[in-house]
Amino acid sequence: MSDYKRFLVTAALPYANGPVHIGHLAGVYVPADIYTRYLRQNGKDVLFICGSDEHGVPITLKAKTEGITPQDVVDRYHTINKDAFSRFGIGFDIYHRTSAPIHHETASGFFRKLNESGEFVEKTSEQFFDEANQQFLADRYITGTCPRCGNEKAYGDQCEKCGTSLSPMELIDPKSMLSGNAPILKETKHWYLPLDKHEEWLKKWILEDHTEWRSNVYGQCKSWLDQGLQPRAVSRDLDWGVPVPVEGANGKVLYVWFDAPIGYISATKELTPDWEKYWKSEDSRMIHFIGKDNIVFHCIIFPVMLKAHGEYILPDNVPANEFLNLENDKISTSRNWAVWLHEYLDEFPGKQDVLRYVLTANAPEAKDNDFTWKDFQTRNNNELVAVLGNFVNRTLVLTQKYFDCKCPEISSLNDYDTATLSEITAIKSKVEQSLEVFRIREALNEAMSLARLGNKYLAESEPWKLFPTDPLRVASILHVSLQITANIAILMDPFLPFTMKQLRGYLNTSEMPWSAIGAVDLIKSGHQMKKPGLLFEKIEDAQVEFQVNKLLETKRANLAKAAGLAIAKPAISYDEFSAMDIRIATILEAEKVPKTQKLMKLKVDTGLDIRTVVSGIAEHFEPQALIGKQITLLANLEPRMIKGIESKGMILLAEDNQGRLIFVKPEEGIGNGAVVK
Ligand code: B3M
Ligand code: ZN
Repeated sequence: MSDYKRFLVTAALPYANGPVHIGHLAGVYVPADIYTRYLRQNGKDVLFICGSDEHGVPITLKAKTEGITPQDVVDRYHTINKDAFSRFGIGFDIYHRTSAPIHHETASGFFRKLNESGEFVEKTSEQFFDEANQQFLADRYITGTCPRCGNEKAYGDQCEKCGTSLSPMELIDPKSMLSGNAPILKETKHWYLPLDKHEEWLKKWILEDHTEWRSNVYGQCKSWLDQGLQPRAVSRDLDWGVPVPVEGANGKVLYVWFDAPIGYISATKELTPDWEKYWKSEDSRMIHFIGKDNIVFHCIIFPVMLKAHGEYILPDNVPANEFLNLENDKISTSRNWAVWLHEYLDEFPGKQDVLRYVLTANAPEAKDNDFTWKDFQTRNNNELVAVLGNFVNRTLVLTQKYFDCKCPEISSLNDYDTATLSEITAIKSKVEQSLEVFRIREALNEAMSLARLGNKYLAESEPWKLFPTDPLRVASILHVSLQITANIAILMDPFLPFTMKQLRGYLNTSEMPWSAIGAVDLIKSGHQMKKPGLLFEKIEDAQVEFQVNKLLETKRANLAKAAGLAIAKPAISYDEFSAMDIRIATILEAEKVPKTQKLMKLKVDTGLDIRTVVSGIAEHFEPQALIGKQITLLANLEPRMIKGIESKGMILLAEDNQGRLIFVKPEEGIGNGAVVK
């Protein structure tokens, strides 16, 4: 942990354009939280900073699709996400927001300083402009045909069909999403950060001084630097964001990726008057936790901004995770392919640590990984319940049974006891080594080995068999087991904070510092503990099935949406089908139901009887045209009173996505009453 005096840990500011999901947790917030808790347990001076990224096109697009203002969008999701994080125990010191005045001031001030010291270059270029709406168009506001695959709905920044990233100029037949018109090209002036001028020190700083960065991070930086950097525009023509603080820059705002990382600074300012100590002294260590799509912004662009400003420290490490997939498919907010945290909290109340555990055990640190509900269940049942929960439970329940929840005296330790206890320190240092280099997943696995050690110790010592003959030995075994348990309570705390709090409750101890790990007298002989309960419970097949079905439902909805059709319905049994009495019938009479728009009263011959059916087809057919037509009838639908008329059955019609109605009828004439099956 070296000689740093204080730590500034930041976690990427999620866009407040939708709720956060497991991909966010796994990629950024759980690892950042584990690391921060570990630092705090070590008594470090640490600030943990996050907040909502409330600017940029994702927000304005969302507002447009929902017909509300960008402020409405960010107000809604800021609250939802802040709440979800806090319920998952992500212990930010502040969850700030970039629409806050202090952020606008800070970001403006930052821009002004760079502008005044000549750190920008100004350039005029041609950009797409919507004449009808009198506004320049962000890339996402332009659609057109993809030059690669011919998809007619490609966006100005990317074709979602073939995955190619595009620039709006490459689109064939571009259209503005605002007016639907073809945009024109118009000149506009912007401020650029000349990244190319900073290449030299960046190369040394990253490629030589930070060879310890994760290989995915280092590799991405290297490839950017090898390709050569280009000046990057830091302003946009948009009406939502931090206005460019320069005379005559009306209608221009700071590019969201210019203002968002400054959000870390403004959040710290909001949190403490002492903020400069964290941002401006070389003995502070800044760590950015992010997802892999944010690497260039945190490793190249933001550091250039900080360096150009001159007063700030640079990040010492940027642990970026790869992506988490869900059931073999990319997590996607627009396709609703995600496990939303607020839904998980409702469906698995009190099981925050289970998700924290699974997402860490399967963290996408070195490569993309897949979350499946089956794996979630297996890890819960086979690891949390069967290993950690089992060891702690056996220890506490046996202590309750034989010693009334009092830590027994130790008579003597044999070699096996001593050897077992001495392993605690070895495990501790392995966990530390992994955490120090942000291998959080490996750290968790090491930490779990303490519970595995405990289980092995209990299984081999078999205190339950010895009690009748050798209660003194049992006392020693449980004394040792309780020390292991208390060590687990410290070692596991960064990973499973809720459960370890519960465990401290059973042990009747308060929080203990990390440095206490390895001690074998954490629970003193005679210490009175509480009646234990279970730390974890099994996840049943039915719960997994429910979640899997929910995702299947989403798949069906997405398929139908893509094809412009109604959602497929869930499967029914053959019995449910055969319960329906579907027959051919002939319309004998037809008349519109007075004082209604849609209803038609029909008299039909079903072969078995002549009956009245009221049908909502009056806007589609003239009564005269219906008489004599053979149709298909669901004959045993419960009779219903409609506008005072008893309707017995339902005429079957096919409806397409334009709302066109067509009768389902036999291809050739057939006797009334013929059964459809
Ligand atoms: N909001 C992008 C993202 O959520 C962006 C991160 C900002 S961190 C300063 O992936
Ligand atoms: Zn394409």
